[in-house]
Amino acid sequence: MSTAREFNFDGLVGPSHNYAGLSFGNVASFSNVKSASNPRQAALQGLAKMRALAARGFAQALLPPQMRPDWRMLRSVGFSGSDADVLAKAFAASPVLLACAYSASPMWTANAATVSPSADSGDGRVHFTAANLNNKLHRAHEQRQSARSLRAIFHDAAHFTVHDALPSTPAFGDEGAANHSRLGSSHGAAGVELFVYGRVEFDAAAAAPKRYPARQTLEASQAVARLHGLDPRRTVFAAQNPDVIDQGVFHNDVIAVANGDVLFYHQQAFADEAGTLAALRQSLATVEAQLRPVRVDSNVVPVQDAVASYLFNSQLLTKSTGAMALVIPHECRENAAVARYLDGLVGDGSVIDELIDFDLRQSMRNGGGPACLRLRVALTDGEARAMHQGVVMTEDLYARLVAWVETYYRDRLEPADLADPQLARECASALEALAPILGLPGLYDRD
Ligand code: SUG
Repeated sequence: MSTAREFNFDGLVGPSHNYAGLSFGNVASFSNVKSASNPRQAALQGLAKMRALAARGFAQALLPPQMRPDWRMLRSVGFSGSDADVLAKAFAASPVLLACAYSASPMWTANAATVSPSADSGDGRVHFTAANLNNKLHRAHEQRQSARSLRAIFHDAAHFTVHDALPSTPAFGDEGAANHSRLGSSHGAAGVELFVYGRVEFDAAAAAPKRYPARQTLEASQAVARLHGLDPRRTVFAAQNPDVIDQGVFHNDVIAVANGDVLFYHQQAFADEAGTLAALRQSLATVEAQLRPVRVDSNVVPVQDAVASYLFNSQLLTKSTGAMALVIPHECRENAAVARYLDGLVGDGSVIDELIDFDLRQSMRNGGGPACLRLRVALTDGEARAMHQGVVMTEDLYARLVAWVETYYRDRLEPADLADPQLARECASALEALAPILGLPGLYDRD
């Protein structure tokens, strides 16, 4: 067993962050449709979280934003001519398609990929599979740049393998790490990988939500586990409770989060709670670990409050003391049931002995909390040295990125602004200036 640390790769919010109501089934995205956004504030809020966690000694890095608008996508659906023509035609014919091409949704890096550390994979490398996100048009075109960015950062083939996304078809709906967790005694020891799915394509009798879409299929989760060479004895597939998907739990990380041997979850998270816990216990026994469940009952925090506050879209981080901190959004303090629950949670001797809260309102208004904003990558010391260092958060990088955001980002974006050719030029200039800051020339290809 080697020592390893969990790096959190947060998404750096892109300059076109806006509220377009593109995510049917995501309550916040739908509720804030067409309101004005503040991309500058969104990026600064995300950077403040990264900086604070890095300053606390947690391993923190970032994934860069993607080029927007996605000209390839706009041209592929028939908008032609100069860039200005493409924008004008798309805005006239279908503002929603233009919004899809402009979405800053890659900021939610929990959806960028599924990651298996080298302690779990078949060949001793860290494996990544870019997520196809094929349930939503505005996210289905992220996978190309996600794989490209991951390959730029994790370029050393001796340590890392980045797989392309699964076939982009409903049978393989894949939302990445938002439906994936890892449990075990430590980040460096073999662990148990938990895949949570919302529906089964090839089993008509399997339960599925009725109102909102299930974005992750069992078939996709199984394919990722195969690609990563996971040991079936240490892999658990669990069905998400379809009733909670219908209440706005569009990813499992909106209702459960795991770290180490702790599973922090809502009573209604899984279709079969007892079966899921039993499978995890059995699997953890093969690595001599024991599950520590922290269950939140429905009568203490109803599902609605969990969705409104994003209590479970929190980060559970192991501190140097061995105890865990829960990183929560401010909204958890403002929800009476959740605030009461949290007051009682962090007592003496509790598994979770600290709450760290952040103002992430710009992201939260699109349904993205602390856990959506980060991709977990457990790395040994050797692997951490082998990855590209320019994305690791330091005080110096933080200062440079704040100056960069203040130079390039608008503080207000409304839906009609997406038709402004000047915005497209600003986005391109911003990302061109970013690549050298991160030391990643060639990060973007224009189209
Ligand atoms: O896919 N919202 C994202 C939020 C992703 C949250 N991620 C995790 N739970 N891990 C989504 O629904 C809204 C975009 C808009 O409406 O403009 C959006 O894409």
